[in-house]
Amino acid sequence: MKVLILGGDGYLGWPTAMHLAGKNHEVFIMDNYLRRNMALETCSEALIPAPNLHDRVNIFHSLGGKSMRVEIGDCSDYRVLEKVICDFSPEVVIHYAEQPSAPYSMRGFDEAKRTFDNNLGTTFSLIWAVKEHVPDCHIIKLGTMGEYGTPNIDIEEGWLNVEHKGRKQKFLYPRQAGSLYHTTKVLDTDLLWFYVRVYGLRVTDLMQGPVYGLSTDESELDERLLPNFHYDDIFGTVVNRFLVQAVAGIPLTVYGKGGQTRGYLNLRDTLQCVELAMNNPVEHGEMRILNQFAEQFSVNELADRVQRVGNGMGLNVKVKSIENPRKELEDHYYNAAHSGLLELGLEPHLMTDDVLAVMLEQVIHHKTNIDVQKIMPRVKWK
Ligand code: USQ
Repeated sequence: MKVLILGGDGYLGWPTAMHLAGKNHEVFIMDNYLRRNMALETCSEALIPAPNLHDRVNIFHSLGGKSMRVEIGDCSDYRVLEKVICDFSPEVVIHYAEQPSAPYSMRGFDEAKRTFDNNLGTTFSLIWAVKEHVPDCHIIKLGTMGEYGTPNIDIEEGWLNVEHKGRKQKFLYPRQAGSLYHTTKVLDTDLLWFYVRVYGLRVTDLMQGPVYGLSTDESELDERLLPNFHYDDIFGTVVNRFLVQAVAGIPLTVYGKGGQTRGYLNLRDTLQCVELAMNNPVEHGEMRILNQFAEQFSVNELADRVQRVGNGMGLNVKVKSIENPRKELEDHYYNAAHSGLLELGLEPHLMTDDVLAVMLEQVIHHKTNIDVQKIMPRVKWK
């Protein structure tokens, strides 16, 4: 298939690009280095420096990988995106091109505005470019489990059947996000659903939980192909942060009571899920929503696991609750459905002790790159 990956330089985008090229798809990557620039501006550089996108593609190609086309451009700029869509005529667009950090979006007005403009602008431009030029194209959009928030009832897979005064209607499951970043994803969903209803677009919205992991099969070919692994308070997700803290000898930073529960996913499974969505497209006028995670944990459970496995490897891992910089429930009900991707064939990589040990070994290998100044939270919600 002809696959356009928006945000193809990112933590998820780059491994996806290699994976799909490795499956002989024709891959076109578009990215404007937004996340690299924001990381530089906030002193949040990744653990392992990554070559630029052109160099990454050339390295992958030189190691026997299929070549990919690259466009360094702003996906939220309609004319720029439209040109790429017209030139390439994708059959699938995978939309990762969003500012992905909740703390960044809560840092101040400029960061909030940048998040809002980029995320909504890219989704809006994509919808229009597809509608006008490639209406048969399947849009696969990375949403987030955080759109649902932490309601006191079971979380369904995108939709809720409501019975009201004797009548029934299926609605989007209520969304109440906990950061401006997550709220832009809620707005994305609403935009897509509007254009699916009115213009018959084909959309899959993947509601992904926090992802962890340092490598995938293709990135293990050469260290220069590794994904951008962040461990700072702004771009690092909690598991990745805990791995680095364990290696650096810093007590694992549990925010508040640590009862915050989320659905987690190995980076390798993101690639599987996206490929499954691609190989099982939806019809015109259908918006399929799939909850994309493998298993649920509380922050305390994660900290315990990392501590146990780390100590088994001779690290002296401590856990410490610190003041929660976020406004979120720290002790709550959480039970989210996630059968859709399993039914499509997902074989999840679970967070076993062995998986944690391998990741800790990988971090130990890069231990000298760890900058301990990047660990403690710098952004507060209030
Ligand atoms: N947390 C800690 N200690 C830390 C870091 C985080 O206790 O050192 C807690 C947070 O307070 C939160 C939970 O761990 O309750 C998850 O935090 P996170 O930073 O791993 O995840 P989040 O900010 O929600 O965002 C990440 C990605 C985002 C994606 C989202 C999926 O950055 O792009 O959409 O995970 S989800 O969380 O399901 O919304």
